[in-house]
Amino acid sequence: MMTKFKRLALAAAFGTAVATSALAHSSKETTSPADGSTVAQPPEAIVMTFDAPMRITLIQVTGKDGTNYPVTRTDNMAPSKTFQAVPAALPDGSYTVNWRGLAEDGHAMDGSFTFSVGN
Ligand SMILES: [Cu+2]
Repeated sequence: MMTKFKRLALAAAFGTAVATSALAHSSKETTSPADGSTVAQPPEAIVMTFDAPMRITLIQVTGKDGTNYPVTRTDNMAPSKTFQAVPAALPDGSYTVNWRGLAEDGHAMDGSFTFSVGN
């Protein structure tokens, strides 16, 4: 499953500006749990790794029935290549993590990934 990753704000529609901004903001994301994965035990942490510092402004863990599970973060919204937060105890089931962030160049970013807990 591909990780959704898109830029919210449109850069100026000039070729050079687009090329420059494409290099300027973080464009890669890996996660733990990995997107689409099934983990036997509830994750002790939600981790997202970017190729450039990202200020995460929102993270939301949602169960299949729409329940939101609290996430405890200690990053004080500081920009970082590695974001880490501790979710509430997650019962067996499927989860979607939605996040929003600000790249170093000021572009608003967002993405989501999914994982399942249990067998
Ligand atoms: Cu950018």
